[in-house]
Amino acid sequence: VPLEETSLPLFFGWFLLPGIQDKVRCTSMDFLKTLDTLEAFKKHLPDFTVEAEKEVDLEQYFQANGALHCTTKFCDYGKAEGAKEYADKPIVKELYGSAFELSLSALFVTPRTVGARVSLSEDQLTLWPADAEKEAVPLVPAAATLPAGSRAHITLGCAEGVEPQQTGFDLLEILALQQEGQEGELVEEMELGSLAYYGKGRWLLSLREPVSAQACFSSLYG
Ligand code: ACK
Repeated sequence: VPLEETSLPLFFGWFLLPGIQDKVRCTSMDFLKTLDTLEAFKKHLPDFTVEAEKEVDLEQYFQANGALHCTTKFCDYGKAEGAKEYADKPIVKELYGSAFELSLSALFVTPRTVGARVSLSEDQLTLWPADAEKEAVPLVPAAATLPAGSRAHITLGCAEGVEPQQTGFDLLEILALQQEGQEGELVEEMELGSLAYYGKGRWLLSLREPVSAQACFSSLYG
């Protein structure tokens, strides 16, 4: 009996190829290293951490876990709603194992997570589950009105005790603020792009040059 008929994976998604994983990790490290030395970051530190710390080492603060990927459908081995329907979609079967170029358009940091925003192309959106943003509505109400693909991200690290699915919620919160017309407070033009502050310890770096990342559409059984 083929494996796919016995069980469903933990999740489907795009898995970055090894070379580009290193590059993205380095870019993220460079960003964190710079961010926590900025006067603007220090000024907003009380928003970032509740503890009365004078400094935070962001590289230590976030723990990286596992291979870099962009989740399309979290299946939880079939227990998640819509898991089987997703796995059975003809497009999912057809594109399983194919190579893609993901466009990483921004990096973001919150007191909970650090991640990269993935801007999906029309082709890539065919693999995006219709209800991905709706699922986030209990936590981020404005997600109901954001376009499909808004939640697409790569988790680069989580603070202690934070689950990786938080990264997508943190991204949706920032995009919801942008949609309401909040541009964020432009803090600094960095080499990588422009850095804006969205309050409550939320930082967004819009990359001047999006990072193009080769990735394979596949699944993880874990
Ligand atoms: O960083 P992520 O996208 O967030 O990648 C991991 C991956 O699945 C394995 O845990 C994501 N994940 C976990 N739970 C959920 C969920 N309920 N909905 C969507 N994604 C999830 C997690």
